[in-house]
Amino acid sequence: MQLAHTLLLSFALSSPVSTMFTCGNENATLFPPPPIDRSQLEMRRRQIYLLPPPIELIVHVVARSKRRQDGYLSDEDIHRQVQVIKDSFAPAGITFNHTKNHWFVTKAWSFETPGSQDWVDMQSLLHEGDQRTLNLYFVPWKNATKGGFCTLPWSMGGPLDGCVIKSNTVPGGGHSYWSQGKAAVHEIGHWLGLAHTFEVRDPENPCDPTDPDDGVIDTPKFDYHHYTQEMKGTCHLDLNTCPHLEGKDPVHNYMSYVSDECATEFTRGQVVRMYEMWAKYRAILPEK
Ligand SMILES: *[C@@H]1O[C@H](CO)[C@@H](O)[C@H](O)[C@H]1NC(C)=O
Ligand SMILES: *[C@@H]1O[C@H](CO)[C@@H](O)[C@H](O)[C@H]1NC(C)=O
Ligand SMILES: *[C@@H]1O[C@H](CO)[C@@H](O)[C@H](O)[C@H]1NC(C)=O
Ligand SMILES: [Ca+2]
Ligand SMILES: [Ca+2]
Ligand SMILES: [Zn+2]
Repeated sequence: MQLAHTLLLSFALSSPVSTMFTCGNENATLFPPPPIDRSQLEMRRRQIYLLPPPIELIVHVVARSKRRQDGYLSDEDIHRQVQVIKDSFAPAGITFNHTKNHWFVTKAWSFETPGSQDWVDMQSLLHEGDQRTLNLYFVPWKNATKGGFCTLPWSMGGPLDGCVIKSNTVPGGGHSYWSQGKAAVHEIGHWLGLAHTFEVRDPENPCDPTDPDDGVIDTPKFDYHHYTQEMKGTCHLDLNTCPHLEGKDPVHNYMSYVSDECATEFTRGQVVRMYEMWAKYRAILPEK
């Protein structure tokens, strides 16, 4: 793959290939930041950003029964979760218009491998709106290592567009380190076009200064190989795993894999990227 790298932004000259992002903790799915065209750059230079309008938010609760342990969430649970989402994106100027909660109780779907027929059936049945509508599905996903997954703005799949989040990551949901509802914030970051802060092309060389990583200049590179299973769930305040590159590891970033207590920020560069991605991929209907 041929890459052009600038201080401002990275351009992937090949087409993005990934269609779905899975947030398990070990193997982050690698994907190239999408190409940003010249007019987009021009817009950025002139500081004409299209601030996304209030994003219509629809919450679907898919549970196996009306019991909490089967994924059922109450009005109040949803309210608290949505408040965390609103509070987390407010400093970025991104707001949400939460219009609907929808409950669907079924034992038909087992939710194992992301992308399998269960997910397709669920999303095809429940999805509402268009590419500007954020559909959040809270599901009793059994896989212990996963928090959720989301489509990316440039890989919209019609009804498959949206974010699937494990029910027990809502505030008070009992998950061991996604306990404050920030898993949803992380996933929505993907839906708005952000990659993980530790994104690299060459997993063997995470501190390569020429690697375009997440396409955001103010999220320092770090070597996620240092982040073992046991270290997840703490803030690692002093880690600087790419010591020859500027900046400490972004351990407070929503798009790093950190526990909810540690996840408190999007950087300015990430905010700009979310605006750009909105303007480029979600603001207008794709041409048929
Ligand atoms: C994890 O990623 C590595 C490197 O990309 C790959 O070789 C390996 O098969 C992956 N493991 C799993 C369980 O997907
Ligand atoms: C929220 O969405 C509803 C339904 O689409 C719409 O009527 C209302 O004007 C929206 N509110 C804002 C603040 O965008
Ligand atoms: C969880 O997901 C991983 C990766 O997709 C898979 O290897 C593992 O078998 C799953 N575990 C369960 C209990 O389904
Ligand atoms: Ca970066
Ligand atoms: Ca560093
Ligand atoms: Zn993720």
